[in-house]
Amino acid sequence: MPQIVVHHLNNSKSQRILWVLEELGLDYEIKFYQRNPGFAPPEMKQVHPLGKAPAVEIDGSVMAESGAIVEYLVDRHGAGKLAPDRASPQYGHYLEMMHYPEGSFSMPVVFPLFIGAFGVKSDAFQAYAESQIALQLDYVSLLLTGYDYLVDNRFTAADLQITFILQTARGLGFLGARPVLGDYLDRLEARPAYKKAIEKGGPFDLSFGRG
Ligand SMILES: N[C@@H](CCC(=O)N[C@@H](CS)C(=O)NCC(=O)O)C(=O)O
Repeated sequence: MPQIVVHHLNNSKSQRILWVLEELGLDYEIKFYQRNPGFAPPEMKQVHPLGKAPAVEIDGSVMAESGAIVEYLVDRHGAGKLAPDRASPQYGHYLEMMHYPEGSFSMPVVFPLFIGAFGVKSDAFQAYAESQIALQLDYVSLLLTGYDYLVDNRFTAADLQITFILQTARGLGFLGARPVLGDYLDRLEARPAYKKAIEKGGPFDLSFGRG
């Protein structure tokens, strides 16, 4: 068994790593960090130069970037779980969906958080942010129309990877008119491994004070 240490920041994308490790049944250790108040504490820079979460010690090195970490763990330890076969026609779509959450989807969803945190006063930027969030959410809704999961209609690491971004969008109040996305999150959050990862990671709240 590999010695895996997850540097875990509360309410962050490192929750994905705990979840994938639970799905794969791997042993791991967690080092806990608290947001300070919204950002990562400076000691996370001692783990990885970016000082962000997740950072994971594995196989003698430290990896950042949740998509790379999840893909690496599934590749090394999945034994057929959480990903389609590399030779299958679905594999390209799986890779696309694995990298879409941190690639195109993540940034517009955090615009409202930065608008709030830094008191940005621009109606034009607010309108742009909302239009870009709607664009991404409409795309994910389209991908899920008639399907329970993103790839091959079975749970894969791509569903795990997109969850945090959708939870953020839900917490900010953007999922109201899109029940297909709310139902999808309910399905993902009902997984025993998801619940175990939440138990191990500590309180997880992406409601941003909206209740
Ligand atoms: N693309 C990176 C994003 C890493 C990232 O920005 N993590 C956030 C937590 S969700 C963080 O550490 N924020 C604290 C900060 O920026 O100080 C990944 O998926 O791992």
